[in-house]
Amino acid sequence: MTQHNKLQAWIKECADLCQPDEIIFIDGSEEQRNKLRDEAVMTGEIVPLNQKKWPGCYFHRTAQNDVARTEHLTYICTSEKEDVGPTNNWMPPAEGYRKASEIFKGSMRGRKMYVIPFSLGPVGSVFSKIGVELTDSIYVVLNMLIMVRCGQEVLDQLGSDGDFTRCLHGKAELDVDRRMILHFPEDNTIWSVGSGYGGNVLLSKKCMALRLASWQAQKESWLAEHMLILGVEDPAGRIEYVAAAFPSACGKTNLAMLVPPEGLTRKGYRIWMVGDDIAWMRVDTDGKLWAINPETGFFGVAQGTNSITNPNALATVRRNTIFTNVLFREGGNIWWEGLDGEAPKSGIDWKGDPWTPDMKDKNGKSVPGAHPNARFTAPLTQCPSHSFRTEHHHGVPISAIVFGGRRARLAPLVYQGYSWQHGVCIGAMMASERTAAQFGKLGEVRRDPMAMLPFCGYNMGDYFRHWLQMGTRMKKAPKIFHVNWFRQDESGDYLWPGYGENLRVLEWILDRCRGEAPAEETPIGYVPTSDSLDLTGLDLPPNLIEELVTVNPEEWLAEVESVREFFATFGDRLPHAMQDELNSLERRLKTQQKMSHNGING
Ligand code: OXD
Ligand code: MN
Repeated sequence: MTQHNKLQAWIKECADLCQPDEIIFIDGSEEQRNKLRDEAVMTGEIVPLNQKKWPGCYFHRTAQNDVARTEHLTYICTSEKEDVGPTNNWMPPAEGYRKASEIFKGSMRGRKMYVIPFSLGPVGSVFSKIGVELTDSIYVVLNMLIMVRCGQEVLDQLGSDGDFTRCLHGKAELDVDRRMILHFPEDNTIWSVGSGYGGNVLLSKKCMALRLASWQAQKESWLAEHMLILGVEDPAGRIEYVAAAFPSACGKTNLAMLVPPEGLTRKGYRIWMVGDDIAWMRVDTDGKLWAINPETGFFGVAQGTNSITNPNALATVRRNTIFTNVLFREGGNIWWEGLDGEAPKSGIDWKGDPWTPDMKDKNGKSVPGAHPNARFTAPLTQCPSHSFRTEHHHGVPISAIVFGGRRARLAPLVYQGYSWQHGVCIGAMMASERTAAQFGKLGEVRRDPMAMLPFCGYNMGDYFRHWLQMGTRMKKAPKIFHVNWFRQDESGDYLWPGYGENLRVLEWILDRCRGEAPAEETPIGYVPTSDSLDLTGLDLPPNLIEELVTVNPEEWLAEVESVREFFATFGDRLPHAMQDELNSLERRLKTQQKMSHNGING
């Protein structure tokens, strides 16, 4: 299978620790996948859905205490504490290895250890990185076969001495008190033990493609980001690409799979989905930023996915999909809250208990059938808007970078930064309200720079500096924007229709990149003039765009204060340029405030 001595020695070392009964190499063949599936069906680890209605689809239930990423059990283990910064948990590497070894020790007795060689990015591309995950979970293997390129071709690419990330995963007892997700960037190693939940155990994803990759990207001058990538084809047939970062619960997957509204489809617009979660970006010889999606699958949230919010996701998951923690229905069907139509009359909930839609908990709240973080794992190629460019080794050129958040009042529908440096500050200031806030009673705001708070594998002060430096390396850097689909009126209703209509905002963004759309200057950046968004076919109240792009200097000055406090947590690792940008923003806001008080400019 492999002549790679270091790989063989590492597998042996892990096997000596975990003591599996057998070691099985994953070759990437259909034959082996089918065999493993059959085995997992036999043991009940996965359950086939009705194969007539859901061909190739299976259902899996995790342990009840193991349904989401556990940030408090996730550590970056480096020699110097300062290198992980204030936003990560830190542990000295020796302590990490010692504590986790105690849990791994003998944990695979009576189990098999699977060896999954995988490539993030097309095998052999200049972007790509190879990892090898060892795991005792068939569920992990079956998910990895969807999420990344796996198997013999990766081992062939690795040759006898190629570099690879060592990823060790073991379920152990699935005990939350004996669960650790450890990253050792100095050793190019990840250890995850005690969990079976995707984000903790599909080690290619958040652990390698973001936490370790962001560390490597800083050293090697590229960017590993928590971003979707999509292409917008305009009526002239020109396709331009956007990379966008949003914190959780802001509709990232929905935007990646956007279906143009009828008016824009008629005009000739089309969307090409490249990725919904992670972007790796490099400066090419043309001085532009080029991006790939290192993954080949979606690990998407089921709840709220329906024919309005994301029709392409529904089409994507009709076959060859693994559903985790959804409601299981008689006859091999499934359901989740927010799916179209009526709730089923009964089913088995994500915990494995009988469920009916009228069930209430002891506080009188409805009992959900599916877990709010229930997931689908499905191949990218099944998305109706899947881009033909995902196998291209050089990726796609990025024209615009878009940051976003969920803000009931503060942030306009869209604004553009004045420069790369200003744009980086906009990304660093990013924040989102955890829930839809009512007017006058703002939801809790969580700062989430570039949507990387849980995923940046090093000191975020250094991360901002790296972003600034990337700007100096590009002859034609993407323009940077910020969007907010969630602005509300005084009664708490959303002002902007969202979903497919967001393409109208993307259209303005790309026109701005070509210098073709008018804009108005505000203290926070450029916003659309009232007639620069194409609203054909939309029935919106008059002056809505003005309302959506209003900048309130008082509210923004309070925001500046809150960002200042957040920036202070990085101490002297925060680049001066970030402080300068914040000071300039404050100056511009105060000027506007004075002008408003003097009756100038509204
Ligand atoms: C995800 C996340 O699962 O960002 O993609 O939490
Ligand atoms: Mn994500």
